[in-house]
Amino acid sequence: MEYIDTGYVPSDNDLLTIFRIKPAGEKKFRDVAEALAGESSIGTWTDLSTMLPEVRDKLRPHVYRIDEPYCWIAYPSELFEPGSVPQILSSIAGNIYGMKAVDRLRLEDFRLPGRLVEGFPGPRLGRDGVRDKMGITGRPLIGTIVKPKVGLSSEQFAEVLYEAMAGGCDIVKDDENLTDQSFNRFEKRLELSLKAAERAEAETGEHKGYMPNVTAPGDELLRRLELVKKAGSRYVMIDVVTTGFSGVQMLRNHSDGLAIHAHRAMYAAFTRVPDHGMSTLAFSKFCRLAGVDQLHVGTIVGKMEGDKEEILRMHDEMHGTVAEPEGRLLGQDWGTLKPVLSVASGGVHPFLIEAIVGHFGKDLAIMLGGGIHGHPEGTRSGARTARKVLDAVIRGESVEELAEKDGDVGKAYELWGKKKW
Ligand code: RUB
Ligand code: CA
Repeated sequence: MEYIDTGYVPSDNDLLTIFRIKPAGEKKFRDVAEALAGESSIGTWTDLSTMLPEVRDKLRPHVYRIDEPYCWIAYPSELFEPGSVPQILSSIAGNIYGMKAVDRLRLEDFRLPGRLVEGFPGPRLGRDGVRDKMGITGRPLIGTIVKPKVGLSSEQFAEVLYEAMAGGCDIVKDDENLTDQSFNRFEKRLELSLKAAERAEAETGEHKGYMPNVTAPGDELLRRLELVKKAGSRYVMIDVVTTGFSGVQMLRNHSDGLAIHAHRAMYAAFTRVPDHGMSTLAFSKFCRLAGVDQLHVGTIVGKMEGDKEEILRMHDEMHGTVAEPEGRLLGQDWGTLKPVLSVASGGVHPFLIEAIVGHFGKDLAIMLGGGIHGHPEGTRSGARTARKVLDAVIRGESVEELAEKDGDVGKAYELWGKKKW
C-alpha cells in the first residue's frame, strides 16, 4: 500500500491530523509515516489478501504533507463513528503509540470535517449558558477549591465553602481526589454544601455554584449525578481523563441543566513530554466535543507547566475561533457546538489575577485554592481579597494602591505580593 501522496488536496469530508514523529533506530521517516497512516486506519504490517479494492479506494488515508519531524494525514470521515470520542481516539491516537517503528509520537492537532462535528451534541450550556446560570457578565467568574484537598469532614468542608462564598467567591469546587471517602461522604457533603451555598446566596444576593465531583466508576457516577440533580445544584464536576471520555459523554447526555466543570487531572501523563503523546490543544478539543461546559486550560503564570502560546491558542479554540489550517495548526470549524468557558487554576494568588486577565481577557473563570485558604486571616478574608483585587483589575485600578489601603488585601500582599512561579 502507498499512502504517501503529497499531491493530494484534502476534501471537506476528511479528518485531518498532524503528527510529530521520531522514528525508532534507523527507520526512515517516510516509511514510518506510511506505517502509521495504515495502522491508524485500514492497514496492518503486511499486504492483505482480504483488502478489497473498493475498501482501499474509499477508505485509504493520504499522507498529504511531510515536513520532518511532522506529517499531515487526511482520513475519509467514513472511518469514524459520529459522536464517539472513544472511537476517534482508538483510531488516530490508538495502536500507533505502541508501534516499534516509532520512538516518539505526538498528535499535535486534528480537524474534524463538518459531518463529524455535527455528530457531537457538544456543551449543553457552554460559556454563555454558564454565565446566564450564574448571572455574571463583564468580569471573570471567581472561585475556589476547598483546601486541604482531602481530609475535612463534610461539615468542615461546607463551612469552608460558606466562608468562601460569603467572602465573594462565585463558585466552589471539590478537589480532583475528593469523591466519597470515609471522612467526607459524598451525599452528606452535597446536602450540607448546597445548604451553605443557599445561605451565602441569601446574604450576598448573588448566585453561587457548588461543584460536586461525581468522578466514579460509570454506574456510580450516574447514581451520584441523579443525587446532584435532585438536590438542585447548578453545577457538577468531573475528572475527565481518569473517568474517560465515554463517562464524560454519558454525563453530558444525562446532565439536564447542570453546568459541567471539567478537571483534567492526569492529562499531563500524555501531554507533558513535548515530542510524545498528545498536545493539550488536541486534548482540549476532545473535551469540547465530549460536551463539557468549562475546562481547565492553565494559567501561564501559576504553578502548573504550560506554554503561553499553546494555552492562549487553546483558550481561543475553546471559544470557537474558526481558523483555517495554518503552520502546524489545523484550526476547527465548530459549527453549532457551543464555546467552552476556560478555567485558569493552579498556584493562582490574588496578585496574579491582573496578569491572568491581561493574558486571557475577561471571559474565563479564575480559581484560587491555596491563594484563598492560605490568607493569614482565613478563608473569608482570602475570598474577599481575591474578589476585591478582581474588581479593581476590571475597573483598571492599581492593585498595589488597593493593597496599601485595604486590610485584607494588604495582609495577602505581604505574603504573596512578590511571589512568582
Ligand atoms: C489548584 C488545584 C487544581 C489545579 C489543576 O489549587 O487544585 O487541581 O488547578 O491544574 P491551588 P490545571 O490554587 O492551591 O494551586 O488547572 O493546570 O489542570
Ligand atoms: Ca486540585
